[in-house]
Amino acid sequence: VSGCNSESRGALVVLEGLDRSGKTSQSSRLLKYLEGLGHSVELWRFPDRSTNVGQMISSYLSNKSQLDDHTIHLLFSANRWEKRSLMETKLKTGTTLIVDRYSYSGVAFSSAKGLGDEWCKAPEIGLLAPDLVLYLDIQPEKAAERGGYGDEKYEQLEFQRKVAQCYQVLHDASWKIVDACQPIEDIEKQLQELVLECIMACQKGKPLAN
Ligand code: DGP
Ligand code: NA
Ligand code: NA
Repeated sequence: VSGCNSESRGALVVLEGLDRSGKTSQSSRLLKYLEGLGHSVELWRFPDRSTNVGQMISSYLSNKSQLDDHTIHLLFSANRWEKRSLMETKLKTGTTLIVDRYSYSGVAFSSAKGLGDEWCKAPEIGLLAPDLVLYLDIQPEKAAERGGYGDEKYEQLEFQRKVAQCYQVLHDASWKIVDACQPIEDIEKQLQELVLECIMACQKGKPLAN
């Protein structure tokens, strides 16, 4: 049972941050690192564009379809809900999940449009709670400088500024804020330490929560 005893559960580790904060490359580095140590680990990301709901989201993000702000909010949430039971099974059978974006993106991006916080949080209630949230902290201006944004809907400086403000009020005890402007290897080392600590706590019996 690669690297961990069969009774212990995996950890739910989430990476959050603005677009171009480095989440995607740091997630892959974490995956390789943990695999190298013999852990059972998978890399997930939301939105998961491979499902039917995910394809509607993808079409919205690439401006091929238009949806009311509430409607797209609920689709993003539904996209997490449709993976919930698989997520629970993986964690309970000892697989650690590194997840690129989760409910905090859901709330930050929609409240940045002006939807109420409480309304935004409601559909996330009952999803599994992350054991650790790694927030890659970067100023929107710095993120925008990183080779510019792509063509997707939210990749605009003015909007990312609002998202950054919305993220600021979301952090809770599970968050670790990491300066995303450090050299990439320094960030990598910090994330490795935080994740190992978290995995150990889960192996020692930290309960999985909603
Ligand atoms: P990504 O595949 O990580 O680049 O995400 C695509 C875009 O969608 C990105 O701008 C962040 C945004 N996003 C991710 N999750 C959610 C969510 O749950 N709700 C909203 N409104 N936007 C999200
Ligand atoms: Na993006
Ligand atoms: Na990303």
